[in-house]
Amino acid sequence: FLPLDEVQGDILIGMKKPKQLFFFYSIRDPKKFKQVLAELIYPHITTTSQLICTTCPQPKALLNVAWTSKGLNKLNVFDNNLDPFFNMGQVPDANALGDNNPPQNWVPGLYMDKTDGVFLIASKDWAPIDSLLAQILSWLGSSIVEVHRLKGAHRTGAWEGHEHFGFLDGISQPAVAGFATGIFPGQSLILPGAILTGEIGDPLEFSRPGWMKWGSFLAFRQLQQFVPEFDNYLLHEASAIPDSSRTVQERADLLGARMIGRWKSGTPADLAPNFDIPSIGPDFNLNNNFDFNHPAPFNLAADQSFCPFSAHIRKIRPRADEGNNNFANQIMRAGIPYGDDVTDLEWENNATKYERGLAFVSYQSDIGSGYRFQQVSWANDVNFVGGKIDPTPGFDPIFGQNGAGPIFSSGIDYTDPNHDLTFMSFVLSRGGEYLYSPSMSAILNPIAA
Ligand code: N7H
Repeated sequence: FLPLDEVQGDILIGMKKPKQLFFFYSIRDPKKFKQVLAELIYPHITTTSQLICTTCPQPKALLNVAWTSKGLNKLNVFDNNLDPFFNMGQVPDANALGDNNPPQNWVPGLYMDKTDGVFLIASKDWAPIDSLLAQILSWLGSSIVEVHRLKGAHRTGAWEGHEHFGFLDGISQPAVAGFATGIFPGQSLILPGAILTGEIGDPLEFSRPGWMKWGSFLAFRQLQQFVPEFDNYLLHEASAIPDSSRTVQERADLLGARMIGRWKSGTPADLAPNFDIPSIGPDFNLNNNFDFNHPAPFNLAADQSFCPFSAHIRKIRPRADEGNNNFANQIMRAGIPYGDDVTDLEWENNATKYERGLAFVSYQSDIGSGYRFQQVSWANDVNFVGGKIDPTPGFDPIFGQNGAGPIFSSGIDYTDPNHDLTFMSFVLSRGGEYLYSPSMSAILNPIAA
């Protein structure tokens, strides 16, 4: 069993509060920073054992902390953590990730590449977040300076739990051995070392510095979503599809479900290929119980009638396409939407005026095998997954990236899977950071020592 009082709360189960602030900062005075961290900030950091304890009083605002490689160096921690992408940082990696024109499209705070650390503060409301942040800033004074902040918030009302394109999120996460109390049908079971450094299953378990046990690398991405443009594109494509059995809106909904691999309700296309069965979406005994394969004469290499090869959830978790045995490239997601819902004016103009999107967070024991692998080797690789009748399934239609160029995805058009759809991505990277979220003991020593 894992020592859950050592693991920060966001890593294995997520802080899961309706509001969350990401506060990125640069350190000016490492000595003062260390002292304030150990004496005043540390007692506010929320652990996994605190979050899962049903009888413990929960703090009004939850706090987690993480640092970049530069930040750790400033705090005098130079041990070889063995993660080359973390050490390089995300700005120099942006082109390889396929980002579209980083100098212009990244938010300046992230592109300046000055981040040393981040405070993740979550709560039911903004007031406890604002007051904890004010307290932390008053303790730290001029020892840090703000670099960037992003306010994430769950959508509300009928869209509670759905991301900005309208799809139910937070359905599929791996179960971590030693932590999960059960496993749902179709959920993958992974070793703790896929997420936690220095744990069983981390390929570098015995090579990392001892203090890295029970921490995790955090990949952050500010991903802007062009929602009216996405919906308008689906309607436009739908109107050209020869299918008199469906209205144009029904055709557009089906195209959207095929892009994600799930309907907006969360129901997998693989279980409901033609019409939504909304009762499946929220049911954890059913909503992952598929693997893209079907009984003979179904041909896994040729048949996209249930789910296209390029669908988002198929590109980033290929299930039977990789023999149901990929345990090395999985991540724990802990993102939250940011920005307000689309306004009437934006719907009328089919154009985004106010930024909204996903504050994407993933945890993994190795950035190159986790977030970065899914982005570069799966979502952006038009040949993945291989061995299909169509050798180029195309980009992940949701976050596949091709620099400033358009992307294409095949199989989405259910009347003609060979008809590739080509479009400018509806998700734009506004930048990100690679950080490390250490264990509670490591925060005290070596980081604050
Ligand atoms: Fe994705 N979306 O709303 O369309 N994602 N994602 N994602 N995603 C998933 O299963 C979305 C992004 C994964 O186990 C669902 O919880 C959007 C990045 C993984 O079957 C939906 C963006 C990366 C899974 C979305 C975005 C991933 C997953 C279904 C960007 C990693 C689980 C709900 C704005 C590099 C797959 C669910 C599995 C599911 C959406 C980004 C990864 C609806 C809008 C950058 C591993």
